[in-house]
Amino acid sequence: MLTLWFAPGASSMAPHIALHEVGVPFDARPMSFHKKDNRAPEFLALNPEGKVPTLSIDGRIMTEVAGILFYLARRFPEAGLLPVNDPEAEAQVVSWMSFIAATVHPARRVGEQRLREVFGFAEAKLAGRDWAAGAYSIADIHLFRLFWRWMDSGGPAPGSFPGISAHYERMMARPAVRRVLEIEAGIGYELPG
Ligand SMILES: N[C@@H](CCC(=O)N[C@@H](CS)C(=O)NCC(=O)O)C(=O)O
Repeated sequence: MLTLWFAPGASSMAPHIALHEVGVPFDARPMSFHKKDNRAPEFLALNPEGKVPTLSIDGRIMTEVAGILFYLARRFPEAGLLPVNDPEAEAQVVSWMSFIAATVHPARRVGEQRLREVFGFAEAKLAGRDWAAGAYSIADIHLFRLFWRWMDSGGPAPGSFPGISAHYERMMARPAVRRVLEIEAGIGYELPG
């Protein structure tokens, strides 16, 4: 059984989307940062960092967006979220997710100028392609959540990131993305990072 602890609008949105892409049943556990659900002893016993996403796989805990996305893509290959039999393409997906987790995500806390700089790197890496690693993958889900977060808080000047903006629109057209946005907005966004 898969259980996902998530907070609406937080980083956990990416694995939440992947679970909907895969289409398997899972136990969804919404958390409220305002109510400090992530600081409750029962949750800290699962994840001492007190962060979402946190996934339980038959009771075994997994944390970190990139790790959870990779697990879901590998466990449910029929969803087509990771290239198969192509080590270089698969490594490109991992490379994108490392870049997103280590460079793009922390930029929010630094400020708007750094955010523009790192999305400039992402724009250049995308290089006019529809999807980050050629075909749709978990890297696109990861990238989308960070850009969605920026868009939700005002976003960049119109036209400044044409490639990423087109990618965002492509993502917004996916049923799994629309469904998760609907579910999370219905609970109420809490947007820490
Ligand atoms: N490196 C982690 C970052 C996860 C993260 O920053 N989660 C934030 C929400 S976006 C969180 O749970 N913050 C609550 C806290 O730190 O108290 C990942 O990629 O999963």
